[in-house]
Amino acid sequence: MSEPAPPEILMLRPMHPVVAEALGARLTLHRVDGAADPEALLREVAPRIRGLAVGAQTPVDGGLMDRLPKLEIVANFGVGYDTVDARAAAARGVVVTNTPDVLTDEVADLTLGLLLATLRRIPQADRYLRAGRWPQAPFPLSPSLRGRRIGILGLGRIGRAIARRLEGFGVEIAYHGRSRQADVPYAYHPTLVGLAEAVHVLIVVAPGGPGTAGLIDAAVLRGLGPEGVLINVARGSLVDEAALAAALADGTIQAAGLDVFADEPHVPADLVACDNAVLLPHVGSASHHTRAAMGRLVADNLLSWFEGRGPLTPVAETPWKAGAEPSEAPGPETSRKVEA
Ligand code: 8YV
Repeated sequence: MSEPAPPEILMLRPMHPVVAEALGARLTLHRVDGAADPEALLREVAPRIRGLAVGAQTPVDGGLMDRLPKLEIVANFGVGYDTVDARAAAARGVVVTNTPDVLTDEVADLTLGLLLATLRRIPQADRYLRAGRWPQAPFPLSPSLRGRRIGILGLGRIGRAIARRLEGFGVEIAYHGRSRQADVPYAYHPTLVGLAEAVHVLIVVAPGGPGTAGLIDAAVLRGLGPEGVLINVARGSLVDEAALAAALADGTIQAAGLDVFADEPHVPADLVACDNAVLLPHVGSASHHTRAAMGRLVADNLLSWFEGRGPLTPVAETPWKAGAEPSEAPGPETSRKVEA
């Protein structure tokens, strides 16, 4: 008897090479990127595709899913999956996975780096030295972390890892989110403006998507005030970038450190023009170590699914019961019958 053909997977954009390596020969991988005619390739393979491997910036909506009638699983490279319509996937019985935990410490480390770089003006000091200005005068004194209260918007896994690191810096910590969390010692603020008014630094680490779009608006920035600092390592969509650029330019807030932007990789010119902003090209998880771990988790989710063991890290909206035995869980054959 001949072996069944390996399930066919589609990769829409280039991903860390570990994904393809880890899938090996057990799954057949088609790559749209680099194809001479991507649309023709998509048309040819679409009827057979059972899995998608996608990066955080690749939109996957109901329209694309409808072109893939055998689709069972979308494996997203990234903990944030705002570019994948997880509800549309659930309605079609399609499982969505992301890459939590493996990047938590890396993103938290970067956040602390960005916070210190923004307050102590580390990139500006580096530019000052390279421009040969030190012999003329010492670099001007900077703001400080000392004595500041830090607010965190979104006390999830990464938010908590940031808070744990901040405890070591001897600063007060407060947070806002959908609800108070009983197991943390930090002050809860039921409104975002209330949190902004109570702290000197606001760190944004909440999920992106329509539910949080534009949350950081002119009123929140006014609440932060002239000694206020905004740090965003979540998604650019959470911030009204025009209001932020105006607030940085007119002194409504003191400084900002941004790793994410609404229309990446394009950054508004009026943010680039602000000397009191430290701007990074979305590098929160971008180390060799962590990106490889994320790539392995993408591959492991696909392999686990197609070997009938269920998804390893399904997202909240996905039609999957945590802890379900493979026998009661939707497997490759039954997945399209799963209740949304
Ligand atoms: C992405 C991220 O992995 O995990 C996330 O949500 O934003 C990053 O770590 C990055 O955008 C790679 O595509």
